Amino acid sequence: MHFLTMLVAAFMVAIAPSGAVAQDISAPASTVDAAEVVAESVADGEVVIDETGGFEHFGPDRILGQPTSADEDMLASMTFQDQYTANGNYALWMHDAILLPIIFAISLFVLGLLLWVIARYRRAANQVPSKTSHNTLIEIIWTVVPVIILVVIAVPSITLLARQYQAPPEDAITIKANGYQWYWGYEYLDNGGFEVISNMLDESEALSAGEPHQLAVDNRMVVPVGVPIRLQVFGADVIHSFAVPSLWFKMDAVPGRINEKILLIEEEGIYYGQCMELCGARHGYMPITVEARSMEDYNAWVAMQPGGMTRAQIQAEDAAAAAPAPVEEATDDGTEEGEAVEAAA
Ligand SMILES: [Cu+2]
Repeated sequence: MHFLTMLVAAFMVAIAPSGAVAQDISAPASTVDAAEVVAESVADGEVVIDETGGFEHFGPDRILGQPTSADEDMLASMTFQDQYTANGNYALWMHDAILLPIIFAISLFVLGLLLWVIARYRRAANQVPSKTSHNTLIEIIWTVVPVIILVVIAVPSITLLARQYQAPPEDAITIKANGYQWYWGYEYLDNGGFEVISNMLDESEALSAGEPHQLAVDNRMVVPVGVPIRLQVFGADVIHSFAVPSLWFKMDAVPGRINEKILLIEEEGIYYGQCMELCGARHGYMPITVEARSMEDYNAWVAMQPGGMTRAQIQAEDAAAAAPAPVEEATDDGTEEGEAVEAAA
């Protein structure tokens, strides 16, 4: 009994908030605050350039994906969050239109059978029990009907699996989510390779921003809406799991291995998620905030990140690098200067 008490106490300490565990995460260097940049250039007496490129983060009125509390809406709190991806909508349809009705019907049927047996075949009502031990017709029915039910479930189920395994197209924008103990880092591999470090806001900061505590973060994962994203998930230390319920996205972040899945968000907005793999003392304090923006806004946001480059910029740079040196007039002996230089090099 003593051992059990100690075990429970140890567990409580392990899951207690930061106060109980003397382990505070100092936020690593994160993206430069645009306001700071402007302030600095003012101090230096330079011309002030609008570093934000007109980009402003969405406010709490644009929150789409978040859990509902039971006080707010009992029914909504018991089911899935609203879905904002095609796969999510398909999965929600499968749950609402296929699985739940079947589960409901089977439960009612079994309950009815039980009540009937209890009432009809109780000792008082059934003095001389039947000696029947076989009934071919019933045996065929109770074999075939469950098979049909399973096939009916298997069709949409396997379809959903196949859709989730669909590889992102070649031109998808690659973003890598790195799980750290205990925060997330978002690497924008196709936009210059900068990484945004994302830490949870504390309660007063979250509430003053109008955002839910333990879901709001300081630096959001900004992504483009309506275009396929190749979201790679990686564990930098232990196994984490990148999960955003309203985007139907959950993928383990495993050290030494990159997992990837397509993410295509249908609507601009803010979507909250959390780490969903027990990863240590502050596992419950590494939320995810995805902000889906139009391509134009996304590019404006990328441009204000240190080292951030839009696709157009990268393509222009690549084109400039790949462009052949201006072709010189052929010299008398028939060789071109360009060729001679290349050969010498
Ligand atoms: Cu984690």
